[in-house]
Amino acid sequence: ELAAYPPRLNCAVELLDRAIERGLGDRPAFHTHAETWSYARLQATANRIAHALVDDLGIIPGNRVLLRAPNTPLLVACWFAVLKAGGVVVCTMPLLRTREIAYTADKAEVALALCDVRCLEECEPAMRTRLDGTPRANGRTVAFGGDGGAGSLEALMSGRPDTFAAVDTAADDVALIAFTSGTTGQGKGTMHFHRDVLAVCDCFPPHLLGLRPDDVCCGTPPLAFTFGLGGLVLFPMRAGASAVLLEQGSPPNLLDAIERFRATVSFTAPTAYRAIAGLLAAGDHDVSSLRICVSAGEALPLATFEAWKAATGIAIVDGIGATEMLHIFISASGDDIRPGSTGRVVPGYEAKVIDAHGAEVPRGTVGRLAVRGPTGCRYLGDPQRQRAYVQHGWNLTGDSYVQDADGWFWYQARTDDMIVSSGYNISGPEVESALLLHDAVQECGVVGLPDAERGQLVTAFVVCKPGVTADETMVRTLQDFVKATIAPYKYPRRIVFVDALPRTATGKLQRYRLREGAK
Ligand code: 3UK
Repeated sequence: ELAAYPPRLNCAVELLDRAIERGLGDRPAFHTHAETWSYARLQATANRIAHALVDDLGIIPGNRVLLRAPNTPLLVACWFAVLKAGGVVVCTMPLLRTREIAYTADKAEVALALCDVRCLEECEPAMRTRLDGTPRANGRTVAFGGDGGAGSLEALMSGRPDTFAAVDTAADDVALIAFTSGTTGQGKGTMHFHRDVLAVCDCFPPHLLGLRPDDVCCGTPPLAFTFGLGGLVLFPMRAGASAVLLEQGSPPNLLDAIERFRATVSFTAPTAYRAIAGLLAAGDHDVSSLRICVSAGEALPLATFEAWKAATGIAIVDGIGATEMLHIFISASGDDIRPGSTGRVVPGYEAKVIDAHGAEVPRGTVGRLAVRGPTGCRYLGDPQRQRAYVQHGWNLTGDSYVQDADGWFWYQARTDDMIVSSGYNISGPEVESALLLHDAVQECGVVGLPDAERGQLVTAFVVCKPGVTADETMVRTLQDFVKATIAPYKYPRRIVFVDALPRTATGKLQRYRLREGAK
């Protein structure tokens, strides 16, 4: 199925320079509301940044570079520049707070940060000081997207040649470290090789999307989320197509972009499709340019599938992917969809449903999803988690599934405690850690409770310290505190004050009892 990749390979060269060689230089690569970047402009900008990285900032092959920005063409140029310089991209969500950035920088041992001026405030302290309070050895943050003053990336780039000889990397050198939230509350870094970046372009999109050079992709996920990276950068560029980059990926903004840029392909989460279907029903809009709509991140509710079909005539392509796998490995396809099912295994991958001992269960039986293919999980510095995720060569994503007699996969639930709310994976223990930093909190447990709008609602069960008034004011105080401590989208939308938390004899919190008790 998959073409074999040569042993020496730089995915930035394959995606960007090859596009120019194929004569796409003048074609649009990225659109924003302000401007359109051609492939040639992207290449020239990436090359000048690569010179700045190597000549001024001392980046050598293997160095990890933290990137941080809303979805912009300049972020994409930085992404390619780091890879051309032989570095490793560590992209972070713009919503992350200083603690989370410091954790990421510690884990990935980054050598430098390139950061959009609009999210500099949280980045600079995280780069200066490690989580343990000691100074970071390579704590420099270089800003871009501002006035281009002294020390900015633009100043370092100016006058640089717009050609750059890309570092000759191995196909199995690490190209990017993508972070996901973990069940234990700490983000997990997952490493992906140069060839993995091409493999995801050559599996899901050609077989299930059939992208063409005149396609215009758009979507809401940040480029730090590999769902967004694939759909908005890697897939369109591999096909010579273009993508619309939105700095604020809200449903109304996505709808606006679809209309304004006559977008043909969309990538977003089920909740956004549901929200946009509502907007379409309420107003006069034209989304007739769309031909493919991809949903991922959480299970696609049948009601959302049907609302979208009724509003647009388009059957959403559901696909399950994971940061560990880089992108989608089970999905439906445009003309072959069973509503309510995630779909069938993507060509190039294998998937099966297994029991606790690793044996395949009979069709129609619930079990754990196991998948393998050209990409797979490589946790950064976490052999214990690696052994849990990859067993006998199969990746265990932590999801339970049923496979029917015809090979279609039907999603059941996550097998771990991760909360999935509005398409975001939120770790309960991470929210707990944030709450526990507040003086009023004695102990707490955070779980996801079913919610029609968001899939799950982050709900905190909180035991207050003696003397604390547990009222509505305290609810808001704790919510604001969490928003200021970690990425705001993780805050508990519901807080329930309790006298005690259910625990095992060994003192472990029993989350399932919190969830059941709330019913
Ligand atoms: C859940 C789904 C049901 C599932 C992702 C597309 O979501 C992505 O990566 P994450 O690491 O989370 C992975 C977990 O999310 N999930 C994702 N898609 C679906 N559940 N139906 C779906 N369609 O629990 C999975 O294990 O954040 C998605 C591409 C790249 C990605 N990183």
